Amino acid sequence: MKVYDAANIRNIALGGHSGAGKTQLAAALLYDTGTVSRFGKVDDGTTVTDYDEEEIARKHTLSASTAWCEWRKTKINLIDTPGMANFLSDARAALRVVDAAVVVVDAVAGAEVQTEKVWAEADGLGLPRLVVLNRLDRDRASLERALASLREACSRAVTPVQIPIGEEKAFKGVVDLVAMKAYTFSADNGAASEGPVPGDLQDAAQAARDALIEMVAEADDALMERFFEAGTLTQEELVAGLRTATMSGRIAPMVCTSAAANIGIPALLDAIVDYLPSAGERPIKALDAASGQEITRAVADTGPCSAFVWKTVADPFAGRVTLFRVMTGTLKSDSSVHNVTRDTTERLGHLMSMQGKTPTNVAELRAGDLGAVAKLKDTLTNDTLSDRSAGLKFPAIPFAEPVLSYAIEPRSRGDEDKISTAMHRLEEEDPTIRYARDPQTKELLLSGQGQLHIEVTVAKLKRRFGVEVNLKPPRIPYRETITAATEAHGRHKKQTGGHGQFGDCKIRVEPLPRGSEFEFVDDIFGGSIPRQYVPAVEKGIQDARLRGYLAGYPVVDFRATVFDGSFHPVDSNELSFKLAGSLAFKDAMARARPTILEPVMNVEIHAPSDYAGDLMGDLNGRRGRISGMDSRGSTTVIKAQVPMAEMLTYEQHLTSATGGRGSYHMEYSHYDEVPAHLQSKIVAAAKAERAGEAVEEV
Ligand SMILES: Nc1nc2c(ncn2[C@@H]2O[C@H](COP(=O)(O)OP(=O)(O)OP(=O)(O)O)[C@@H](O)[C@H]2O)c(=O)[nH]1
Ligand SMILES: [Mg+2]
Repeated sequence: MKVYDAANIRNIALGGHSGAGKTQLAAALLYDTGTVSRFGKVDDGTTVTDYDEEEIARKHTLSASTAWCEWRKTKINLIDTPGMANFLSDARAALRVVDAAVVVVDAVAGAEVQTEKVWAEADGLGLPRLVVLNRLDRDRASLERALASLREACSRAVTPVQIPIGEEKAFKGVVDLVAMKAYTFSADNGAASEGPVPGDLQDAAQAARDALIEMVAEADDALMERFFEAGTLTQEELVAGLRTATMSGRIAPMVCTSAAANIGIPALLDAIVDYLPSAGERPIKALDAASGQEITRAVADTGPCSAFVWKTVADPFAGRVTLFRVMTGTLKSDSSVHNVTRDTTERLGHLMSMQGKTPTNVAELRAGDLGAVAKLKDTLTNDTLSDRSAGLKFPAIPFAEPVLSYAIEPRSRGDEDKISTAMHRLEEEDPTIRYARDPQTKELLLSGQGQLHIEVTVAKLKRRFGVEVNLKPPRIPYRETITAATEAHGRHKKQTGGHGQFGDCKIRVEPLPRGSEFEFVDDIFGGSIPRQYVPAVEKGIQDARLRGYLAGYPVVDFRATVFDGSFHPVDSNELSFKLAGSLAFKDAMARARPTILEPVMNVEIHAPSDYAGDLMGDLNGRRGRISGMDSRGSTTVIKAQVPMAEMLTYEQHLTSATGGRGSYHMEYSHYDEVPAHLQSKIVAAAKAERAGEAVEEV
């Protein structure tokens, strides 16, 4: 396979709202460039970039994947990213390794929720943007309406460089406003035929071209002067000015397509090559490996090599596939590199260029190129690979923390180990899930970005690793504690026949501050309990406190002091004192005014300001305490503390209340007392469960 220089590479990520046509567009780009011989269709499950079985079944991209094509001697690396909210982290990761975002927009719907999010993310990274107005063949598609909504929701910089020829089903080509030529496309292979601007579009095209020229002039002081002098710009000034304005983000050129009908694709390819930066034009940001200071480096394929790992794919057969961007120097097949992040050495096998899941081996990949390598030993997403002399490291992609947990139960006994191995692999592939056993409830918890994310993960577990599990809402890890100090007595005595048992202790219990768990104090003087039996008393109290008193949850945040007792020279033994400790604990609980504690979460909600009032009202209903509110543009950020038990169904509520515009994040904050009227419900539920278990055991 050919080796490309940075100057002849364009790295783009296709981003935008789900259903805008990103995957279909990738399929059209690959077909029209002759990269593949069959025109892949999302609806038939035959696209290159949605290759995963789960993606084919659901007709949605669930994970970013790469493909590449060649156009006018330029290699275009494209990353197709998911548009669904639960999977947006992958879009974020992809944006870190490309030089421009191609924002795909449905011409019927205009700007949608994820369009805005991708836009903002690209803005934060300083990425130039190209807008693809897709699905122009659909009923009610409208450039004017879509443009107005994009300018309102995303940026005034969105500027058409084409207008469509024909509307809705009759959409058949575009007028290029720079060349002032008409292009119509053959649906068979996308090929364009060039002609003059049709008479009925001449006025519209001229007006749109004038608007474009004005936008280009406004983006540059020197051009602005020229524009005022001459009343217009020359063709050369327009072409060069448009490119500069796109690179600086002052203009986001908009082109017109139908990815499904294969219209407008060659003109889009031209726009990618002409207006978007090459892989060598934007200096890369890195951290000095020794000092951690931010540094920038020019992209050059000479000098020490370095690469940044932005994604890992877990294939049950091929093993781990590592996706990276070569940042500096040239990476060679069959060489060794230093994993700077883990300080280990990795032996690289064949370097590959991926067409979806299909690799082509390449001898080397130069700075700016994207590639993959299989079977690395211990390299994971966010790692830096380099020559030892490179002396740099790339900042990690901040992946979203999970917001929601489900308990998972193996369908067949003995599958737990298999699940754990498979989940480990899936965690490598998807840094936004967590899999762990809850230390208190002992449940296996799978946490992710939302219900759909968790369902998809479970489906992958089944398809790829052959293990089936059931999902249930997680148990709330309640706890119990005491609110009063008291003294108590426990005596275990069994002295009828055979070897006797005798243990006897007096204890004092008192509440401790939240988070103190349990403290045991030995305050025995004068041998009322022999030394060797004191640990048995402690063990007895420990066991009993972990079994709970009110509803079976561990009792925490108290101190137990053993201060007196008695023994029998023959009948006393460890077991007897353990039982005495348990009995003393139960006796204490009866008078120490026990209560139930629940976990409270710190919740942060982002939503358009219009919804703020309703969302706060709802949080009150969930026993939430609002701790702060903040406006960021048209978004309101609400911070609150809400009991975990009230947040289990929050995702569904937020999605329906805000039409998918809201997002939230939560993390554990502290334990707090459950209001009395809810305690009785928890106690009743615990009793019912115990009764149920007893029945099951019979
Ligand atoms: N009529 C028409 N349908 C299109 C066009 N582009 C895509 N579609 C259809 O729209 C649906 C969604 O297309 P996808 O390419 O999967 O959309 P996506 O943006 O990748 O969606 P996610 O992967 O969920 O983010 C599919 O049924 C496509 O066939 C188009 O230009 N015209
Ligand atoms: Mg897709």
